[in-house]
Amino acid sequence: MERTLSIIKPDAVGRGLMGDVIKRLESNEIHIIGMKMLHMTRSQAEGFYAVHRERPFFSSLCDFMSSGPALVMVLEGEDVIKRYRSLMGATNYKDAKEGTIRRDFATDIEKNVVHGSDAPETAAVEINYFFNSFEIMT
Ligand code: 3AN
Repeated sequence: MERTLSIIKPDAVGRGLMGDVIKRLESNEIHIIGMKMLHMTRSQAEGFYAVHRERPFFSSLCDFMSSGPALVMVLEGEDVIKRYRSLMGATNYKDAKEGTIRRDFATDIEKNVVHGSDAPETAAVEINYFFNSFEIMT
């Protein structure tokens, strides 16, 4: 069993897509073991995306991620990091495969509906960034 951090980003919450994304998790044996809605401050978004601070899109990305409420979840399942990223699809929705979340719902490379951790080490850091142990179902 593995865990990952998922974020349904502010664009998707604003467009009423939370249910669609959650449906895809639940239909793919990905279990939600922690969940909270939050409106990140800009500095919380900067901390979350610190690895990208030198990238040209960093400032705009932090503005976007702090622009409205997001749904942050801890997901659990077998090989869930890779399986959830394959359900999400490529970063650029135009390159994402048919049937993926980003291909079906994203309209922009930045406002791309969902986040998913990319490795076990980053998943652990990202889960700890938002959740304490009492907020995760075991
Ligand atoms: P992913 O979320 O697919 O792992 P990362 O970690 O490379 O992608 O990028 C983090 C976030 O930064 C993306 N989800 C997207 O919102 C934004 N982003 C990535 N590349 C670009 C880009 N070229 N232009 C604008 N925003 C980008």
